[in-house]
Amino acid sequence: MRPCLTVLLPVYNERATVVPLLERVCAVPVEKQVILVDDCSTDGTREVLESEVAGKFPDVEILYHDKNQGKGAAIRTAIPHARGLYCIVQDGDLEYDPQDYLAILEAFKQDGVQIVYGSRFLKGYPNMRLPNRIVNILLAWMVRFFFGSPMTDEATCYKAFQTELLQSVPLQCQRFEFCPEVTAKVLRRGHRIVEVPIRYEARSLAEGKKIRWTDGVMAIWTLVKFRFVKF
Ligand SMILES: Nc1nc2c(ncn2[C@@H]2O[C@H](COP(=O)(O)OP(=O)(O)OP(=O)(O)O)[C@@H](O)[C@H]2O)c(=O)[nH]1
Ligand SMILES: [Mg+2]
Repeated sequence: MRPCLTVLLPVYNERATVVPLLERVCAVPVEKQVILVDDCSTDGTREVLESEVAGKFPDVEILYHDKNQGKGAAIRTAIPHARGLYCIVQDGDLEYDPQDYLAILEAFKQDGVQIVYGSRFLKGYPNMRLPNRIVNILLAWMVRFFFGSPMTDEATCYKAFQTELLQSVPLQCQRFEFCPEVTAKVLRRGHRIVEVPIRYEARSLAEGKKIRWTDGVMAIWTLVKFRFVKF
């Protein structure tokens, strides 16, 4: 039978969090498939996957990149393998709470809803570094301004799609441009994005956060580019 949800899980150097994260993901009471893509980690994540994950988590399929390519490339590797009715992106850290999948899946029950984003900012602002907060506010504003779509959190990791819809979007992203690229492309096609509130606990750079200010600039440029170019 088709699982309800496919979790697309890009992982790069997340040795400390990948197992606790998988335990949290697998504890969510929903039929699911998890596609974990290890992007040629160099910190021992691969060894952890081989010894503590492979064969021990029945819902988890592991794919390996033999060269580091970036979060967007890892998501693109996973997408064609998705069998669930819906797909959601899940980071390999513990910043988001997989129990929020339930609220996101609930939102798909409304008529005509095909895309649901979990918003960290619908119910106030969680603890987050000021530069990250400013870039997040700017990206959401840009989506409203350029695409006329109400949005509070464009850069959220929790983006969920009807699987066939996501599989039909031609993506080119390598790194963190997945978020602005997919958002711009579905809005250009006239799809609606529904947001629901989710929890968020930011980690610091010292704790392994990999996104940099240059990725914020890239995200802004990607939104502008896909507002205007043909694809
Ligand atoms: N596959 C792959 N994943 C990566 C790479 N760099 C980061 N990631 C993963 O992308 C996820 C997000 O990275 P973070 O550093 O936490 O950044 P973030 O600010 O939470 O990123 P977003 O949620 O995408 O806005 C984590 O699961 C990382 O393991 C990479 O080079 N390749
Ligand atoms: Mg993260």
